Amino acid sequence: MAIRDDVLVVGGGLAGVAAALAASEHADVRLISHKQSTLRHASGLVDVLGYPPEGGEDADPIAEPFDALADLPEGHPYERVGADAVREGLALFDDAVGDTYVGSHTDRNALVPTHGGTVKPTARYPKSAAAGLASDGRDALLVGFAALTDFDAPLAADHLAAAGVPFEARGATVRFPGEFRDDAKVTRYAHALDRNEDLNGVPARTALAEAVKPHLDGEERVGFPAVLGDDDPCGVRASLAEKLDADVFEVPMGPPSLPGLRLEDRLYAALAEAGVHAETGNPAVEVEAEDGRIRAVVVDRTGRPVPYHADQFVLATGGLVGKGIDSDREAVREPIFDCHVPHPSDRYDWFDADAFGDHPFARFGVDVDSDLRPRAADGTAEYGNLRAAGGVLGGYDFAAEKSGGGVSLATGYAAGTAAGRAAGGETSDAAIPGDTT
Ligand SMILES: Cc1cc2nc3c(=O)[nH]c(=O)nc-3n(C[C@H](O)[C@H](O)[C@@H](O)COP(=O)(O)OP(=O)(O)OC[C@H]3O[C@@H](n4cnc5c(N)ncnc54)[C@H](O)[C@@H]3O)c2cc1C
Repeated sequence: MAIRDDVLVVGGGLAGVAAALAASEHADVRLISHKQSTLRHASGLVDVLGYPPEGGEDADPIAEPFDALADLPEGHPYERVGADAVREGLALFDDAVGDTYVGSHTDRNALVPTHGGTVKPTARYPKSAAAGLASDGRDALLVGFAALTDFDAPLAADHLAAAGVPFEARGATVRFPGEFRDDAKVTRYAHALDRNEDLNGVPARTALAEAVKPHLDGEERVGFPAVLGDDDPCGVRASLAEKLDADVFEVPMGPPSLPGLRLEDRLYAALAEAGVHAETGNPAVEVEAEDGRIRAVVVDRTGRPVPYHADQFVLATGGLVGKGIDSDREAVREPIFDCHVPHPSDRYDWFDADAFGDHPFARFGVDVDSDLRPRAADGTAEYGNLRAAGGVLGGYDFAAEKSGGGVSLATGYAAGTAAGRAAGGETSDAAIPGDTT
């Protein structure tokens, strides 16, 4: 049976999910993704704009990201979609995640301590990180686990002190109670706490609290690596808080990230609730096109090419990390639709001489018009019914600016809304969200 939908979103990360949710307000939507997205590697924080594009983390952090949007250079994804789309994208996120996230009450960036002891300006953070904010004046004890070497709590506490946080931070390393393999996954710790497993005769939450108590010295809050429960994180935090007589928070960790996994679960539940058909496991490999419009995306289903037809398409395959943008020694390309990716012809101009410098490759991606349609080298739209969103876009460096999540939500919202409206017959192919002319 032929596969045919109003809108086909290619890519299952934050941008693809936002596009699919936005489009589902207007049309029938299918989302396809090859592999897992960067959600499970990312910290679970949603950054809108933490630092100015010129200057990166050497510059002062941005306190009010919406005030800074007007200063972004032409071609930046936020410049393309405008501040309203950023707000709408965040509102869509807030609806999807419900009370599991915090930050929607203010336009200001929150300052969240990271596992390295830096302080990150971010727009949305999991509820589990809320008691740890660096703007909170209460003294904090950071607790690391000997087997989880990614989080060196005493070192992180020293870094926070050096960063000038307005409270005293101390760090302690404890052995997680019970017998766990040294290379146990973060989900193993989380499930032990979820189920309050019996660890050598003592329930896990009690055993962990008893291991931490001797290190407490009157601190009113205690931060743990982000392993405090997968199914019942609120319950785990509440039990520990009661036993320690202190607020408990998680410090976002690097990959694999439990807050990222929890966020992915929540977003895919929202897709199901919105009636989006989501499929994972097979790559889109090429397209069928005619007269400047895509007719179908061809998916490789274990060696069998299967066309996925739709009226409108959204490209949300991520950037260089996830191979939404690919490169070899000769060129940089977008592999499915073969969209133009502007880049210097001389490969030596892709990099800065300084390893920690401002590398042009970090901004490589497809160039889009204000309707988010990828543009060919001559500036015209590649296809009338294709839009792009998220990490596949060029013109910004998400890592230096701390803007990855926000760009994905804003452009995903804008691309999905435009695609849904066009497929639903509300607008023509080229109309931008909000423009009904
Ligand atoms: C280690 C790490 C940490 C990060 N931390 C943060 C953070 O703390 N805060 C923040 O805001 N941002 C963070 N980011 C950035 C953020 O994760 C990205 O900017 C993200 O929002 C991009 O989402 P995306 O949906 O565009 O792409 P991705 O998340 O890369 O998803 C792309 C999707 O497309 C699919 N795909 C690719 N090719 C094909 C194909 N041929 N066929 C079908 N599907 C395909 C992939 O399988 C995947 O599902 C981090 C990124 C990384 C790598």
